[in-house]
Amino acid sequence: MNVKKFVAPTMEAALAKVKTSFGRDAVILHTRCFNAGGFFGLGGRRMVEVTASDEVRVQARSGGAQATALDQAYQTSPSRRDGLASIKSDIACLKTMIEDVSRHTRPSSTAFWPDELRGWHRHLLSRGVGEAVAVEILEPLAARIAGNDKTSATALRQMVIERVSQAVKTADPIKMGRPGSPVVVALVGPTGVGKTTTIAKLAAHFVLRERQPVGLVTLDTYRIAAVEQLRTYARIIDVPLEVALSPEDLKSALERLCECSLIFVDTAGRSQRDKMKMNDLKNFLCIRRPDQVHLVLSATAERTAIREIVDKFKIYRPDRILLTKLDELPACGKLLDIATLAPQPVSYLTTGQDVPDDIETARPERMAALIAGEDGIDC
Ligand SMILES: Nc1nc2c(ncn2[C@@H]2O[C@H](COP(=O)(O)OP(=O)(O)OP(=O)(O)O)[C@@H](O)[C@H]2O)c(=O)[nH]1
Ligand SMILES: [Mg+2]
Repeated sequence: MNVKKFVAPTMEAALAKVKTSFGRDAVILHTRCFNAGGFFGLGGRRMVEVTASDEVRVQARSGGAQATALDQAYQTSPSRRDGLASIKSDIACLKTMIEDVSRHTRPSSTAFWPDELRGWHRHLLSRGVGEAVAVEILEPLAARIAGNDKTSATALRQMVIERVSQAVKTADPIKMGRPGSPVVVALVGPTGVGKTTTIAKLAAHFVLRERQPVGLVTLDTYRIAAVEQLRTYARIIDVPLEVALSPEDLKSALERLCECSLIFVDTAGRSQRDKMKMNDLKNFLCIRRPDQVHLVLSATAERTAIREIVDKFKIYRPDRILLTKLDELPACGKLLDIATLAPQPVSYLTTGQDVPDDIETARPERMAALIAGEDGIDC
C-alpha cells in the first residue's frame, strides 16, 4: 500500500494530484488546511494537504459498492464537485482550528520546560501577554536551553528579549516631504482612541524640534467641538488648519497646504460596526490616497475588540499601527499580542495626555523591554 501527501492551494488541485498519482480508486485518508509561511500562525498562504493511499480496502456500507472520496468528488457534476470540495475544505479548516485551539490550551505544553523558562512563562502572563503568544515566544527556547548545561539568568533574559523584539514589527518614524511636495499622513481609528491628541503631539514635534512647515486638515466635522479641539492645538503650535466637509474639499485643502513639508489629516472616530460611516471616510481617502495611514488603537481595548477593529479598518488600507494610552495599562504585555495580531508594523506609542511630550517612536528593543518589564514608563 502506498500512502502519500499531496499539497496544493485548493482542495480541487490537491484531488487532481491524487488522481494523477493513484488513479480513480485512490482513497482519501486525511485532509487538512494549513498556513504556509507567515509568523506566529499569522499571514502566509492557505494550503490544503490531502493524504491518500492507492489501495485501502474499506468495508462497503451498503449495496456492495465501494465509493471512494475521490470517486465521489470526480463523478458528480462540476457544481456539486465544487460544492463538495468546498465543504471538505471547510471541514478540514475546522479540524485545523480545533487542533490549533487544543494546542494552545493544552495544559501540559509548558510542564516539561526547565524551571527558569516556566518562570518566564508565568512572568509574561503576569505582564498581560496572552497564553498562546507567550508559548509561541518561549517554546523554541526550551530546546535551546535544554541542550546547554547551564544557561545563566542573564543569558536567558537576553534570549527572551531577543525573541520578543523579533516578534514586534516596527515602522520607521515619519519622514517629511518638502515644500511643494508634502508627505500626507492620515490617522484613522475608533472613537476616543486619541487621534486628535496624537496629531497635535506629532505636529508639535515636527514644528518645534524639526522646524519644518506642517499643516493640519480635519475631516471630523460631525461635532463642532472636534474642529475646535484641533483648532486650539493649531493656534498653540502655530500651524495652518483646513476643514474639509467633502472629498472635493479635501483635495483643495491639500492644495492650499502644498507649501508644507508634512500634512496631518485628522478623521472622525468611527465605530467599526457602523458600516455606513466607515464607508463615508473611505470616499474621502479615495480622493487623495494619503502617503501613510496609521490605524490608531488604544492599548487598553480588549483583544477581541482589537482583532475586530484591525479587520474592519482594513478598508482604509492602513500601513501602520499607532498604539495609545500605554500609561493606562497595568502592565504592557498586551502590546506583544497586539503587535503580533496586526499585520502592520507599529509606528508610535503614546504614554499620556500631555501634548507634545507623551509620545515616542516605536522601537523593537524598547517595546520588548516594556513588554517584559524593567524599563522606562511605569506600566
Ligand atoms: N491616558 C491617556 N489618554 C490619552 C492619550 N492620548 C489621548 N488621550 C486622551 O483620550 C481622550 C480622547 O482623545 P482624542 O484625541 O480626542 O481622541 P480621538 O480619537 O480624536 O476621539 P474622536 O475624535 O472622538 O474619535 C482625551 O481625553 C485625550 O486626552 C494617552 O496616550 N494616554
Ligand atoms: Mg478626534
